[in-house]
Amino acid sequence: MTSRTQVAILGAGPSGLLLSHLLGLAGVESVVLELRSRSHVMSRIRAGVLEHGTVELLTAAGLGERAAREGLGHEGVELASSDASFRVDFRARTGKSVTIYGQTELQKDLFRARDEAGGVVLDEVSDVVIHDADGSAPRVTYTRNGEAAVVCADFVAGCDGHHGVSRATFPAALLRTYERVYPFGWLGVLSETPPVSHELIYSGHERGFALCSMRNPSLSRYYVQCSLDDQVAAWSDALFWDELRARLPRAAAERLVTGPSIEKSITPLRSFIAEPMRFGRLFLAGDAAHIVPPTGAKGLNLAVSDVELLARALVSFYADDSEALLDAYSATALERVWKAVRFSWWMTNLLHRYDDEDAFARRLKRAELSYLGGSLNAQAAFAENYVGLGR
Ligand code: RFL
Ligand code: PHB
Repeated sequence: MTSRTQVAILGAGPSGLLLSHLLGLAGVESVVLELRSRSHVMSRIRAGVLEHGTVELLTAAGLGERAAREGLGHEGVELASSDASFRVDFRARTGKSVTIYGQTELQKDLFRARDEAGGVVLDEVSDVVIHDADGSAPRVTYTRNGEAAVVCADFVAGCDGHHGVSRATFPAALLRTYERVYPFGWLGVLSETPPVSHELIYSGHERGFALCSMRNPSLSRYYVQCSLDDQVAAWSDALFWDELRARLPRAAAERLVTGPSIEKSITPLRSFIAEPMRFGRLFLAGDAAHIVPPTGAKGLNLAVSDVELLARALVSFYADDSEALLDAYSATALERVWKAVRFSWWMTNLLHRYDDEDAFARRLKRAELSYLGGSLNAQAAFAENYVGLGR
């Protein structure tokens, strides 16, 4: 089967679906091809924090209604160490806030919006191959329900995550990659218990990092730094709760309500950036181009800001017959990406325990946290990065 569209989009994660939605609002046609089943994509438990600008974009695109109703507005976070804890007030330092709204919920909103608009989202496709990305008529071949098919397009958007085929389609000589693999992972637990605090707590304890987050007033999301060799099965719920409690400030540890975990998984941490984000008529967005450790809660937000730029550039191509924004896309997106890479790398280093670090390095981190706790200027810098740098 052969079909034709203006933009072929690979991946129905937040990047791909949001791009399809934004293009649709401007009358640009797209087809989304997704490897996994829709129910699999909708049940993946991932990010939880939407930056101020992400919420603004979703709202402007008509996607923010449920996030505004069910999301939790957070005006600050607590940062803790083994011996002290303080709050960074986002509202006071930046005039902005963030919204806690699970990526799973955003995925549901995006699928619903595509369905309502009659958008084409084909799931469970396989053998996806991009052809002639550097020519004027790219096409994507794939298999669905045992049948070979091809979609011809003006452009291909590679929104297929870190393991997708889009980045691999770039000639090796064009691509430059940068990587930092951190020597630890995060063990995450979801539990039907009330969150320990009304705001997030990031703890840089000497036993290792811990994070208290949430999805709603009766659903908590907690993480502890773990070894990359750890097996999920070796972490019983009791072990997890004990370790979390040991890494929290005393008041929070005493308040912590525990219960059975309903999801438990280990995520390795890394920073990865591929440059450029364009090869001919193939454009990368989101995790297909870059990965950040979750410490700064930037992954999903970067995906959204890439897509905002890419949608604007593609719309301008069709509306104004101009390639200027397409030509600027990679450099403009990377400018923002690197700032988020820096922030999440910095926050990861500051709050995690490295087994090979010496006493000097540990004392420096304590001093840096203490400086942050005592300086409203330093807190303003932290807050403006956390709520999201302006677009
Ligand atoms: P996604 O969400 O990975 O979506 C890519 C989609 O492409 C599909 N795909 C293909 N489709 C067609 N053809 C192919 N050949 C394909 N190959 C793959 C995949 O099935 C998938 O559906 O990327 P996108 O849209 O760019 O969105 C990015 C965000 O999902 C990501 O940045 C965040 O979730 C990162 N992330 C986290 N970010 C945070 O801010 N806080 C977190 O707590 C957090 N936890 C996480 C995370 C990412 C994780 N992954 C990817 C391992 C936890 C995990 C486990
Ligand atoms: C989450 O709620 O899953 C979450 C929150 C903040 C982070 C990372 C993950 O920095």
